[in-house]
Amino acid sequence: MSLTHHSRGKFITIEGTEGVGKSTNIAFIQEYLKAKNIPLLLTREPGGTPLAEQIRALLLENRDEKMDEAAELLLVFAARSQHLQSVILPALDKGVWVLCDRFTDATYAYQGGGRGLDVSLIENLEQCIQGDLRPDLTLLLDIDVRTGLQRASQRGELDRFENEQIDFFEKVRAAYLEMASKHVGRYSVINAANSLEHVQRNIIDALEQFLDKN
Ligand code: Z5A
Repeated sequence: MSLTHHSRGKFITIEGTEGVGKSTNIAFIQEYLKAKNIPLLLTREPGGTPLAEQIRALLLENRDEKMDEAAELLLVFAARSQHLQSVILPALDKGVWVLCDRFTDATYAYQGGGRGLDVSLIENLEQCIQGDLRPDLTLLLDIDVRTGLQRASQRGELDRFENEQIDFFEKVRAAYLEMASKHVGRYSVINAANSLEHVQRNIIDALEQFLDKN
């Protein structure tokens, strides 16, 4: 009997407020890790499976009926559970690295910080749906809210979150920065107000440091 042994893949997430440049930089990170011959799966939240993408559409579409905040939270975790069980965990188990555009830190930031939901409620759902799984590395692209919104506004129609007021995004940003200061070992905070070249140099530094440790 032959047993192929491989180590578990690493789980990297990328976070930030609107227009911070996640999409732009994810493509860059993907190329960088590919050049290192690291098997990589690129995915996003909410979404990443057909069912979870349908939940994403429910979450993002503008509607007349106000979405209840707890309903929003449960939809986010419903999508996450589906995504974890059918995509993320199987990939990590096979030794594939996963690069995810947003994850549970976005729930702490948007539903906790932005909507003001009780953090212990989020912690309980996190434990229940994820068990001990947490990202190995989180890249937080940080920018002042107005600059981010200006960048995002160049992209056309605004979704249900993007239509929020500036105060909402200030709270989201503050929640992200608070998490970064609580989880120093896992977080790398990158100043996304800098030029793209500068941002990408900082991303490479963070990835090099992570690769050295792993
Ligand atoms: N959400 C939630 O509430 N709870 C949760 O648990 C999760 C999510 C997981 C969808 O996420 C929404 O779901 C999100 C929170 C909520 N809220 N919203 N909106 P999303 O990630 O799909 O949505 P997004 O934040 O709008 O991401 P995005 O569309 O991918 O934007 P981005 O990646 O941050 O920006 P970008 O498109 O890469 O860049 C914006 C523009 O800036 C673009 O023209 C770039 O060329 C330019 N750019 C980028 N970097 C630079 C630099 N350095 N200099 C100058 N210009 C730049």
